[in-house]
Amino acid sequence: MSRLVVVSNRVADPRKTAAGGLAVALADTLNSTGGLWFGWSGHTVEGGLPGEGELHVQQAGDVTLATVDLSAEDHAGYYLGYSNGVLWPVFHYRLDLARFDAGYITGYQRVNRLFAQKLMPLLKPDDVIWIHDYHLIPLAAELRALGCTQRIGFFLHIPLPPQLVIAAIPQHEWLMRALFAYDLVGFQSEADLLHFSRYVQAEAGAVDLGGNRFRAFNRTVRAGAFPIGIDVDEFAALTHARDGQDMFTRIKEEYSRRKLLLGVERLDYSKGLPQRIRAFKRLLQKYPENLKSATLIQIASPSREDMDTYTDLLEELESLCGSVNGDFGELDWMPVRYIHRNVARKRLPGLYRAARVALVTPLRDGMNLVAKEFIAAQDPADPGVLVLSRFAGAAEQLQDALLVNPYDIDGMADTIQQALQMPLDERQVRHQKLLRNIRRFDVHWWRRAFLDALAGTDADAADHRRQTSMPKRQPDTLAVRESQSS
Ligand code: GDG
Repeated sequence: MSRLVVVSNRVADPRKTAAGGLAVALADTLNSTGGLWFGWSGHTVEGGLPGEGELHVQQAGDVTLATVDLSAEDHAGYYLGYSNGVLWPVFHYRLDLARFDAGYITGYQRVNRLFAQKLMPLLKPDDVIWIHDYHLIPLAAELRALGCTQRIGFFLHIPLPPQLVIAAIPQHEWLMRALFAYDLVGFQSEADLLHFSRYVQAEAGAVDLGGNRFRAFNRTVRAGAFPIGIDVDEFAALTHARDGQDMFTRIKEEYSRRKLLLGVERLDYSKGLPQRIRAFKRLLQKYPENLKSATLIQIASPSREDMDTYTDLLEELESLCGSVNGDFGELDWMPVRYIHRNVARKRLPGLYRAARVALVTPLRDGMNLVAKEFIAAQDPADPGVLVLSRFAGAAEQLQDALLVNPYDIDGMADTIQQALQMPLDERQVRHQKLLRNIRRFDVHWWRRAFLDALAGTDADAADHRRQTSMPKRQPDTLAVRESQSS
């Protein structure tokens, strides 16, 4: 069997739990297959030379962890700069926040080249390489330039915006061309896949070979939508474990006279936090029966705190929460409990289970695992209600949630009220359907679907060589789509 090599910006010990959707999903994947996990060590070397960094290799159970240090200059250009100052905002449709002219691109290119140089000697001939996320788009092209012929797949965890938004990136042609060095490119949603298909045909003159295969730059790439899931059983087990139970009992007791609403995310402008607090405020104004009763616990775990846009958001959020509490709070009731700290993963499920309503209302999100974790943690006999942004990738699958437009503050307040008043039988039916969906498309399904499709890309290429005389447009045969709609 081929060895799996996973590459992502950050690497975590898969035997320990970690915050962050990607870390959690990749740890699950590697724990079940073993293999090599390669990425940045998390260390920056002050005064280190750009384009250079020491490699560290260690064993964590069945998984080999290989990490590279980065010079402070490379970290600034590659991570804070191009990845999070250009690609993250643009891919989340925030052209206004992108810093195109700051010259970050050289750091991004240098680190991708450095990663390729360090990874190449560690590879075995029949390895299957799976590269993750926007930090590493050009990595396959760098590996190919060094002679790598192994199968390489790429998965984008964040959304891919429409053609004209991508086109605002000065290096968009180079960036999207780099995707053709992969055998398979995976997206979270059908919407992202459609954006890719339109972009490559309109901007790169790609030929649509059918079955989501596209030919350009003398290479054929296959694309697909592989919505990421969670390990539902593991999460349900955490809910019933001691820490989860303790948290549930404590919160249930403390809020026995209140209606508890919950938000959990990294503090990030894509998550729609200010809009959510405004909608909660509107709820209190418009539906006064919630006064002295509805309480929002908002966990916003620290993230990218060395970037200005994030410190601005922190200030805005603190001021908004303060004003809601100041305007509406009573001596014995604080409407918003805002927590800017990381909560231990073992406790999260208890918190989810104690909440009557979860507010998952990003302005844009690749998938959103919190929505799925909330569903997994519920008591099926008395489940809470999920209020979900239609702009989260998860909304394509979780149609039985209450879907909202997070820009419509008034509409969101009305939907939150509907959630708070939803009768038990409706809550049960919606929860059952949601649970069925996240069980079927869990993290194991995601891994299998992607890796099976990647394994099939050779067959695809051979098939394509045999069928060059066939009509151009073939029926859509991507198995993932069929299994999802069935
Ligand atoms: C990216 C994409 C995509 C959050 N706060 C705490 C905490 N978390 C955990 C949650 C969840 C994870 O972090 C967040 O995952 P999301 O999917 O919601 O969001 P991103 O971090 O932005 O992830 C996203 C994902 O990649 C996977 O592809 O779904 O769209 O943006 O697991 O539980 N965990 C702990 N304490 C916290 O305070 N322990």
